[in-house]
Amino acid sequence: NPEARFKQQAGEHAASLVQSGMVVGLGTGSTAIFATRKIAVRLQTGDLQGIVAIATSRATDDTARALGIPMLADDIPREIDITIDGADEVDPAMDLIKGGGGALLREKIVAEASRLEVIVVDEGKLSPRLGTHWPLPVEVLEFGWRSQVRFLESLGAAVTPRPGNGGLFRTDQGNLILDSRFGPINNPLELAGKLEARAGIIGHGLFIGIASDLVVAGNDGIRHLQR
Ligand code: DER
Repeated sequence: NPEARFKQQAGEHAASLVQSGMVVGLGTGSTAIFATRKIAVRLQTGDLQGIVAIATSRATDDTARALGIPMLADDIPREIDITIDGADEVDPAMDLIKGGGGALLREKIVAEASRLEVIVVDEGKLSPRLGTHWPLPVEVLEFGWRSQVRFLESLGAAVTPRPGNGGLFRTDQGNLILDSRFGPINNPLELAGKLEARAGIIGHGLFIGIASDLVVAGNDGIRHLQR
């Protein structure tokens, strides 16, 4: 389908930005996986040498190891040169909603430790304002999670605890995700501040001022935009 083709084009274009010797952050989701696969191929053909990677989720770590990509220890002992990751929604300021895949906390940790954060999307992810199309994923400690539901509702969201096999979805950290539908968010920075001030909220999917590059693939080809 066209969307998968665009995801592949965006992911593989971003993989071409990786240079030998780099420390590479590997994103999570169906677009970033194309970058990970392309990096593995480049290593196999010798086009790319001497890289080491850090994954943004256990799932990505498993896939990368299976593809033979050398992996860095989880404490991120070296600066990350480039991270390639997806997004659920991108606004004109290149700010993002992420977390559709549930990896938002490790994704943000890796992103904030990266010199370049390259976001890869199909054109369907572009949005005039964050929240227009996607709920905002909020990662919360299980302890007191229903009080977080009430808190998010008090901020104007319709809140759905994300379901998982056999009950509620668990992140790699064992926390829960509250998908919070705010609708178009007028001031993402202000909302992010309110979320970060709340005890028990461990992470959220607003990535503001974090992406350095955006690779968008669509009907009119591939565009690489820089912040
Ligand atoms: O969880 C995330 O933030 C992922 O990057 C993600 O939601 C993007 O997903 P997709 O590339 O599978 O659409």
